[in-house]
Amino acid sequence: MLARAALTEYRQECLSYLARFCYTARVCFGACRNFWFASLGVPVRIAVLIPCFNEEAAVDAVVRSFLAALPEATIYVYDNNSTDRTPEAAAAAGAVVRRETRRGKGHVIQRMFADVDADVYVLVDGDDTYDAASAPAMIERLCAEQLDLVNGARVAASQSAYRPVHRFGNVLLSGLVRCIFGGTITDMMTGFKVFSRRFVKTFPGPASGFEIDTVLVVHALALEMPVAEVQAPYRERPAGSASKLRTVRDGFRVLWTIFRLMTEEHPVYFFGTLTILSAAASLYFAYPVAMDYMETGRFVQLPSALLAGGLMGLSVLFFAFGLILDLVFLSRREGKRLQYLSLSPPPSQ
Ligand SMILES: Nc1nc2c(ncn2[C@@H]2O[C@H](COP(=O)(O)OP(=O)(O)OP(=O)(O)O)[C@@H](O)[C@H]2O)c(=O)[nH]1
Ligand SMILES: [Mg+2]
Repeated sequence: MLARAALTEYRQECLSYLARFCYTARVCFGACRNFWFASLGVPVRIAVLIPCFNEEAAVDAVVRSFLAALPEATIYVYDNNSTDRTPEAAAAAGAVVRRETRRGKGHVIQRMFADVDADVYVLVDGDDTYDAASAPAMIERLCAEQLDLVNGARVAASQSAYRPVHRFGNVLLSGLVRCIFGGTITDMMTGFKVFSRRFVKTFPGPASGFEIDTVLVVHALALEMPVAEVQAPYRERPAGSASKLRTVRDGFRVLWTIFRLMTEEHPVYFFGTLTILSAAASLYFAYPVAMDYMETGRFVQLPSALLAGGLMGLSVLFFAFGLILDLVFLSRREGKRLQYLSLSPPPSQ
């Protein structure tokens, strides 16, 4: 019996050593690979990812401009059952065209991140509103400073390029994200972002539509990844192409996503607020009951007393929920962080 227990313990110890060895070997391999690439001048593998839905009028110019700015890159256009000739136009311009059947920018980005293997990823809209010439400097910054995200904050090239409603909504939502999750990102909703491989391969991506931009930024902030923001010119869509964004509906979806992410990443904020609110309501109802009791020595307002007691119980419950969920999400975040640390940083060019 004793011998079997000792054997089990010995086996577990061996397995734990093996796991630690594999982890160290993986990290060393990544570092050696980067060093080797740099010393041999092996080019960094760059993938330009373009989600497209009915962008026939613009996709040709986007693909050609990115091929000119980044001749070594592979351009991927992911189409979502476009009803126009987007796939044909993209293929003719030199892109690798792939298809995702689930509609929505979020679904497409999840699919791109899963399928494409590269060292650096450039994500850009297929509507020809971003300047491909900014991409090399963004990639250089990512590699030189070993960042995980370089965010291309939009600077409107003309008055009509950046609609005032969108600008206002973006300022509001980006500010909210900075307040809750920290960081200094000022343009969360930009469609021009450069990512490291370790960002892409640790992104769980629970989003289907335009709220994906929020989830991307919060992923970087929650895992405390090094991030930078640069300014990128932003111009009008070409004639004949139309926006897919439904301002009010998508704005509320982003707001809901921020709320959901807050309850996931910082449950104490949410449940702490509920604890304080229900405790305050309980005291509000308890005060007259206590006053009556002190004057008459009896509980005159029984319903108020019951309500106050119930609300105080609820507040204790919310407090306990907050603490438990905080512990659960802390260990989940640690798991994600370890996964992130097991991948090597962007190769220095
Ligand atoms: N594959 C795919 N791409 C999409 C879908 N919805 C939007 N896109 C693409 O996502 C990019 C951004 O969409 P836009 O309509 O330009 O949205 P936006 O840039 O936030 O809004 P605007 O300021 O109006 O341009 C474009 O390249 C779209 O073609 C979709 O359902 N599937
Ligand atoms: Mg756009």
